[in-house]
Amino acid sequence: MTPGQFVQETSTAGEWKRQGNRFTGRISRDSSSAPGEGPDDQGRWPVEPGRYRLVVSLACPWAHRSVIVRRLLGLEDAISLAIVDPIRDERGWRFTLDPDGRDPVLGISFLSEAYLRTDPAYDGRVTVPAIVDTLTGEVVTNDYPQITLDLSTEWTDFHKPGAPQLIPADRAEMDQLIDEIYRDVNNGVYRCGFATSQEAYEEAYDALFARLDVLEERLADREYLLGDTLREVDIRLFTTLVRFDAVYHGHFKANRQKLTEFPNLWAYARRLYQLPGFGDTVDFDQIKRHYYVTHDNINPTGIVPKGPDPRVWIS
Ligand SMILES: N[C@@H](CCC(=O)N[C@@H](CS)C(=O)NCC(=O)O)C(=O)O
Repeated sequence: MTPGQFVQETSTAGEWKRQGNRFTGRISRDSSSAPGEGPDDQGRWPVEPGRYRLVVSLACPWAHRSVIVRRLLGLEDAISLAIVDPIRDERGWRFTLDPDGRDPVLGISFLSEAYLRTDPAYDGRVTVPAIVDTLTGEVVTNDYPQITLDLSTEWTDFHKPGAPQLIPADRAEMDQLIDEIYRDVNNGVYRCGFATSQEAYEEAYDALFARLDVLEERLADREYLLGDTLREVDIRLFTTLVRFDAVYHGHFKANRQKLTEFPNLWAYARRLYQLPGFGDTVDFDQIKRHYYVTHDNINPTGIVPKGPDPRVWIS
């Protein structure tokens, strides 16, 4: 059986193991670098509005988190946004949605150009989200879990008035939920879809639905995962839930049931969808085309399903 395009991330038991994040720079309010300078001696880049560019694919759940958080915190003017084509070719993420196929700020055609400028020996997958320094063209970070946390904690001087507190003062409960949701749900759907043995697939499938059952129960008596306040963990769950029926149920064979068949999770996901920053950052067309066209080992015909009807999210 072929492990397809993820050969470096597939174990001999057919289990899929995600690569680590190569670039882990932090943009920090504690940086001692002056504006325009690189990282300080502790690797901290200065917070500087207008300097950094967040590169995302609207298809990607990990990137989608950062799009939502940037919007909720009102950081659109402080950190600019570049959107890549949802379809990667063999050269990876492309700026083909922009005039002349180039990002107008970074002046590059492929995200890999920024990765290689930063590390000429880089040979891993070139991933989104990534924050790129517009002064040097180098990647500051592709560390997606840290990116959103830092938007909350390091960019406070540029948050809009009344921006939500996405990180609670006591993080222990949220961090545990984040870990469980990452393992079984966010990454769990990929472990279903990219498994290359029956056993690895079934293990991931069982863990995924066991966790969704727990979350379904949890949401029986609360509006958000941690009670009555929207938190970072809700955004992390949302970006997987919103892709569930459109992609993961079919393409990744995560099909014990659909999201719409979990009453509490479905009501919760729809509630979030209708908040500013959530539904208006979802692009089902790009989501479906990315997964069904790009993973040709899973869907060799590249046919993109017509359904499900996205109007269920708002009707
Ligand atoms: N940085 C993480 C998460 C981000 C991620 O997986 N992004 C996907 C899109 S959803 C990506 O950029 N994939 C590029 C590739 O597979 O070559 C990773 O390395 O797996």
